[in-house]
Parts: sequence; structure tokens; C-alpha cells
Amino acid sequence: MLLSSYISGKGLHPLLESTADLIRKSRDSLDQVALLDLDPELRNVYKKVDGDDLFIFNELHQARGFRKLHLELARIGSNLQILHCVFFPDPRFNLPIFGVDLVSANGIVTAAIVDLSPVGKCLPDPIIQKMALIDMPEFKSIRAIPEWGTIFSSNVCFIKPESSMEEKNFLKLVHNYLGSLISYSFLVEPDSLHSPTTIERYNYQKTYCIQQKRNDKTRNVLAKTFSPTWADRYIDIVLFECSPLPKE
Ligand code: BLA
Repeated sequence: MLLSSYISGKGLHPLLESTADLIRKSRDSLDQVALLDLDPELRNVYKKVDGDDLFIFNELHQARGFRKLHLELARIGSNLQILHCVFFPDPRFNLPIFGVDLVSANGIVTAAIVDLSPVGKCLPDPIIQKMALIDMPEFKSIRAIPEWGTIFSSNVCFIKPESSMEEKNFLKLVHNYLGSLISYSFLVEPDSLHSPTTIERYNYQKTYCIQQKRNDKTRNVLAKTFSPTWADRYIDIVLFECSPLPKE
């Protein structure tokens, strides 16, 4: 499969394709969207294994209120497709972390998770109020949050969709979570870089990254396809980097 057709969405599981479209549209609606730099060797990764084309394709941006908007589409392992997305807020803004992960194996989505995760003791009140209005669809197969998943909010949705209706409902939920975050982000004013609230939110982001790095399923898939060293570097630099706050 050509990288260009993969990027345009052809060959992707329909839920991954529609979720990627939704994320791109939402991202583009933010203010001051700008591309972020990344080592070209890590931005697009390609490898041929036993006749299978394996690749990872990353889109990285920043915007007002967000230090890193990351969307990754990947085909890793002969039958595995992954959509990974995290919107990391700029810690000066009191905004939660938006995260979604979709894993499809042999054309079946086995894991679909979405959350607005707190960067303080709880989510901001306006976000709590917006979430209370969201219709939580019924899903047949609710999956258990792993032990490292203490970073997620009580609104986290982790399922295996059992029908195309459930896939549509999951997409709607992603739309609602993302919509709540983005509409609220326009109203939030930043605190100063070294205020105690900014530092507290930064520390929560650091914990989010530390806990996500404990997901052995992500590491194992990358280590098996590439190498353990490569996997650790990719996870540290691309997926869950949390550089220190700038001095000024
Ligand atoms: C699970 N993540 C998984 C699984 C795989 C990956 C193979 C197992 C699927 C299953 O149990 O059905 C692999 N995910 C990847 C890879 C990347 C990726 C290789 O993103 C990137 C290259 N993970 C995230 C984010 C969240 C997340 C942002 O990256 C949540 C917002 C969650 N993924 C997550 C959880 C599991 C998972 C909770 C289940 C882990 C478990 O059951 O132990």
C-alpha cells in the first residue's frame, strides 16, 4: 500500500478514518495552529517486513492553549492498525488532556478509548458541566482500565465496539468530548509560566506521560516490529515527551 493512500485514509479501518478526519477538523478550528518540528526519521517511519508495508505517520501541531496536538496513524505488525491521538494542553491554561487510542487487529477494533483527563485534582467545572450533558451511549463490551490508568477521569470510555452502530456511537462520543474541550479552550485565559497552578498542571502532565509509558502493549508492539531501543526512544520523544517548562 502506498504511504500517500494510507495518509489520505484509504485502507484504514472506517472508524480510524472517520476519527482521524474528526480530529483534523477539530484541530484546524483552533487559533494559532502551527506545525511542530520533529526529526524526519521519527515523523514518518517505514519498514518492509515479510512483504508487509509497515509504517507510522505523525502529524504534530501546536495551537493557542495547546503545547502539542499529536495525531498518529500506524500500521504496525502485519494486521495491526492504530490511531493514537493526544492533545497536550499548554500548562499555563487550565485545560484537560484529550486522548484517544484505537487499535484494530485483522479489521476488528479491539480497543477504543477516549478521555478528557484531569491536570489537577479534578476537571475544570465548566468541563464537568458540559460532560454531564453528554449522552453516554450503551456499549456491550466495556473493557477494564489497566492498573496504570489512574490518570484517566471518571468519564473515560474504554470499549470494544460490537457493531457499526457502536462504532458510530463511539465516534459521536469523541466528537462530544473534543467539542467540549475546544469550545471551552477559547474562553480560558493563561496563567503566568511560573505560577503555582501552571507548575501543578505541568506536574500532572508529567505523571500522565509516566503512567502511559507503563503500557507494555504499546512498547511490545513497537519493540517487536522495530527494536526495544527504538521503541523506548520513540515513546520518549514522540508519544509521551514532557520537556521541562521553559525558564522564561
Ligand atoms: C491498548 N495499545 C493497546 C494495545 C495495543 C496498543 C497493541 C492492545 C490492544 C488491545 O488490548 O485490544 C498499541 N497504541 C499502541 C501503539 C501506539 C498506541 C503501538 O497508541 C502508538 C504507536 N494508549 C495511548 C493513549 C491512550 C491509550 C493516548 O496511547 C488513552 C487515551 C490507552 N491503549 C490504551 C489502553 C490500552 C491500550 C488503556 C489497554 C491496555 C491493557 O488492556 O492493558
